[in-house]
Amino acid sequence: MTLLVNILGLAAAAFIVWWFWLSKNRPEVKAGDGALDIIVDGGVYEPSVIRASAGKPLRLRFIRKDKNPCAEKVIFSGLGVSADLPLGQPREVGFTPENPGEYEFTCQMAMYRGKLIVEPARQ
Ligand SMILES: [Cu+2]
Repeated sequence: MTLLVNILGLAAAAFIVWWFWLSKNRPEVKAGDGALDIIVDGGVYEPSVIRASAGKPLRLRFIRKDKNPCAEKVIFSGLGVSADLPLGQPREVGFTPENPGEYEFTCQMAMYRGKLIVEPARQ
């Protein structure tokens, strides 16, 4: 019985790794001048990969549909940005990423995962 539980646990872990890191069909969206809507539901940010330009103000509007309290916060690690996301109420998060690079944004327990790709400013 314990062995079965271990196997199931391993399978679940492998699936999670595949889902988050290897699954290639994650839509990628380029941020424009207006606010970009991001739906928070079902364990994923939609879209979850966002391209932005360094030095250009970025406006993201999170729309949280997931009741799970863990989804109530979004944290941009490496950027010092975080925000509370009220349920069913759009919450705009605005900041200007100054340095090019890749930044993860997650919920409190990092179940929700997104990536912000900041490209160097065009000359
Ligand atoms: Cu979470």
